[in-house]
Amino acid sequence: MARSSPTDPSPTPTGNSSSSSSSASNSSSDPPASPRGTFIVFEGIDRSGKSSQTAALCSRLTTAGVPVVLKRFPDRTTSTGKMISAYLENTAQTKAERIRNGAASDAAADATAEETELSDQAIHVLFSTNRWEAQTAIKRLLRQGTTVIADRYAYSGVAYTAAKFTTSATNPTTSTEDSQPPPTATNFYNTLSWCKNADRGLLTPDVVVFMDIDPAVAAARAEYGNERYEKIEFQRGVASIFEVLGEEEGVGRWKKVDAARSAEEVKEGVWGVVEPVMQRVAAERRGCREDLWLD
Ligand code: T5A
Repeated sequence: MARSSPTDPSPTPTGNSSSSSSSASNSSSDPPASPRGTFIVFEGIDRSGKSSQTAALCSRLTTAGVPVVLKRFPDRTTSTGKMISAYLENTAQTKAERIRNGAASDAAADATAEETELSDQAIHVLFSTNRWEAQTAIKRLLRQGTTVIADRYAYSGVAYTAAKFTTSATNPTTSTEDSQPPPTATNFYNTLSWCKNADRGLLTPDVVVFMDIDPAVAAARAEYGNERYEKIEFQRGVASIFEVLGEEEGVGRWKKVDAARSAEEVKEGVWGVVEPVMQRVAAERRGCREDLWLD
């Protein structure tokens, strides 16, 4: 599960981990002196196996002597991450449970609930802030030649919020008043655009590994249902938005991996899409791109 602290191992010290502060830019006209790292993002619905596979890839690359760092979004260790975590975890608690877990009274239990009941817009922006906080560090790592693996990224930000606004019958937020689409979101594509706004200009990944799995299969996995969004109908809505985002990215960057197979088979499927991308990035010698959804 992605509930614990992110794994941020130090880059493995190897000869190809070099620093090149002038190497990153928005364009390919400023080629780095040495290859930058590859930015690999994993996406998918809840319990699709992202944490298992990002850890496996990290370990495989480390063993091969490739400097690599694993980031996880939301990063629950930062101040925004703690707010996000409280929001995700607290909804399932009844008032009695909140009192059992430390709230001194009914009123205190209500106050705890209120603190974690953010509007859909507010939690959306918090998720985005949580990514922006990490951009400088990710950019620095990539420039140094370290490969960065992200367990979820901006595509999750869009998929989960857009699913709330466009499939309101399954919105898992507790207040229907808070789940209205923003006023500027008058149709599906406006809603999608509104959801992308907060993340526009983030680092663009070199590849998105999409963990493709039927929500019913993911729901059968251990500990499903502990968090706010782990409801099968809502996950179907999320999956349908991911589908749209994948079509927009195109097959060059968005790589679907059948995530319903055994962990070993999925691991090989992931390697099959990641290895050629890493080779391409090393050969191209282009700087980082900070132009996500800026078209
Ligand atoms: N969210 C996130 C937003 O709304 N907006 C955003 O901007 C972002 C970034 C928390 C929630 O936040 C939402 C999305 C989420 O609802 P999370 O902490 O990443 O995000 O939550 P999950 O995706 O639910 O993370 P999990 O750790 O729970 O699921 P994973 O990482 O997809 O799956 P994993 O590897 O932990 O495996 C789940 C279970 O399945 C087993 C594992 O052993 C484990 O028990 N498993 C397999 N079983 C059989 N076959 C396989 N191939 C298996 N692979 C793993």
